[in-house]
Amino acid sequence: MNETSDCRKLVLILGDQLSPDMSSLRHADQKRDRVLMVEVMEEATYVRHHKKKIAFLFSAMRHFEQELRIAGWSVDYVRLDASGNTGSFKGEVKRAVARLNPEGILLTEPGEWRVLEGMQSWQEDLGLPVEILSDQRFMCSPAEFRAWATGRKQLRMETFYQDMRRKTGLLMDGENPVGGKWNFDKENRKPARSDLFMPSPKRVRPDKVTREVLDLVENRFADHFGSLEPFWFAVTKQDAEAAFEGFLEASLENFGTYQDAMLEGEKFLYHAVISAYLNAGLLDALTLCRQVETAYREGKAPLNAAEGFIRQILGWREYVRGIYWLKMPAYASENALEARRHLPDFYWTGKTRMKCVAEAVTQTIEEAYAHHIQRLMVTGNFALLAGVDPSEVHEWYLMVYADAYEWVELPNTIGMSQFADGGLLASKPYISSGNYINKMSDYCRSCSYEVSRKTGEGACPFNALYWHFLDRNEPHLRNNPRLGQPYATWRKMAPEKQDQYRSTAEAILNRLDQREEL
Ligand code: FAD
Ligand code: DLZ
Ligand code: SF4
Repeated sequence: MNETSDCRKLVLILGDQLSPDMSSLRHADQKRDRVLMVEVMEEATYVRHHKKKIAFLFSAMRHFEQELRIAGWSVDYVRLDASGNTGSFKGEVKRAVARLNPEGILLTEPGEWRVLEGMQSWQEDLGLPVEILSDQRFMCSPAEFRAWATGRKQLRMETFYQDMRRKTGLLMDGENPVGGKWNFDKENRKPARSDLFMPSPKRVRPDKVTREVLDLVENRFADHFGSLEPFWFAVTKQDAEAAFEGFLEASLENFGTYQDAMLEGEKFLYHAVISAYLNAGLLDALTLCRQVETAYREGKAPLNAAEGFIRQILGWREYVRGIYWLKMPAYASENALEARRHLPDFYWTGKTRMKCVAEAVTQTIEEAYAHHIQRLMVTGNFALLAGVDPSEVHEWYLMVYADAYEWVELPNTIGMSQFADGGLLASKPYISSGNYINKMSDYCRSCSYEVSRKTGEGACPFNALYWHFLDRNEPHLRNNPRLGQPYATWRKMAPEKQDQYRSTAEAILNRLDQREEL
């Protein structure tokens, strides 16, 4: 087919659909259909994404375009700075329709409700059939999840996960879970030691394509959050797979045991650092789980590591996507605890005397990455304790991480981290005082605050905020069975002690409201 001839179908591939196995490509005819990929301002700025996230995605898109061409596809690729670029998916599809006169549009469902909603009018506005296929990179479709959820009183991840193990056969011995238990999390709570060997994720040297993208991002998105360089992300399937192989060899063995640990200066510990690749389509979820199962069955990784890893992907990742499509659009504005405070400035700068928060935010600025416990128990925990508006917290997480797309980020933030859905996703709020952070990390040793001080000047802010959170949210939380013990402790506390906690916490919250340093 030459460059101008009409095509049969226009196959739109979005920036997080970079897999040759996309349902849209599998349903297309390589000889007669044409692929469309577009870099558009609307997607790069609907939240002001981290510079590294934009660079990763544009470079991965450009590399995928090359792979498609090599595989024999005709591709129309619109660069961000191409003349006439309208800046939106719809505008670019419209222009392509005028250029190529297709009989219809074909695509795989997008990952965000916002984008799907926008597509509802395309058929009518373009006067062409628009066929939206399901995304078969996932092991549970939104319809299957809805069926699973129907009639259940509680939608707990653990039950869903067990059903997914049965469905896929992953880590199963016939009808039973391998090792006789579904979950080995109790073995996965060791703090790390700095004298242990720390692997680091595979770093890829930017090639010419990536260099061009880095220049583009530096010029066009200079005022976005985060550092652009050094840029070392994999941007092809081949390099992403090599990065995962590196994880299997060097980190999987310890992945489970130190999954909840945090160490000063260690940004990655034994985590896989693959979520950006997986969510963009460079890696395949089921294949990763199978590789990990094989490593376990070949004696290369212990069961607590293999099960822990598989649970994150087969359990949590699939489950949060199910919740997202079940509950959107209302889910995005949930605020069960009526939290209204603005996000503190140090979420953007990392400038705070709280060592744990400074570490998590600084590495987020540098790498567009923080691992789960940093997201949940440091930045998430602080925002929840301080009563920050969950929609501001959500926007922050969506913006700052290279792996963030609403389908995965929103339930993690609104549900798991901020308890803003009132307990649909998490059975209790993920809150802790400084004690937990001290147990799981070495941050407190070099912090300006004293973790063992509960109240007054110099006390770790997490301590008083923890009790203040429980106290002020008692009307919402008093009947939560999992909070029975902390509420019993609070009620037994001497009134003077309670008042000390209250006044220390109020002084901290006041500082936040006055935008004073903390
Ligand atoms: P590892 O710790 O090595 O885990 C392996 C894989 O398991 C991850 O790559 C990821 O694909 C999957 N996984 C683990 N936990 C979760 C989870 N809770 N939900 C979904 N998948 C999970 N993950 C995202 O992919 N995108 C997000 O935007 C995102 N936002 C989050 C926001 C908050 C507030 C919290 C608490 C968690 C969020 N997570 C998100 C989940 C998790 O923190 C990241 O998936 C993980 O840190 C990615 O690093 P990794 O690849 O090294 O993961
Ligand atoms: C995140 C993102 C960015 C920054 N830019 C683009 C883009 O220019 N073109 C594109 O096709 N996709 C981009 N994306 C990913 C989309 O936001 C994502 O496909 C939708 O949010 C649906 O998940
Ligand atoms: Fe964080 Fe408190 Fe420890 Fe400082 S003392 S690092 S603020 S938990």
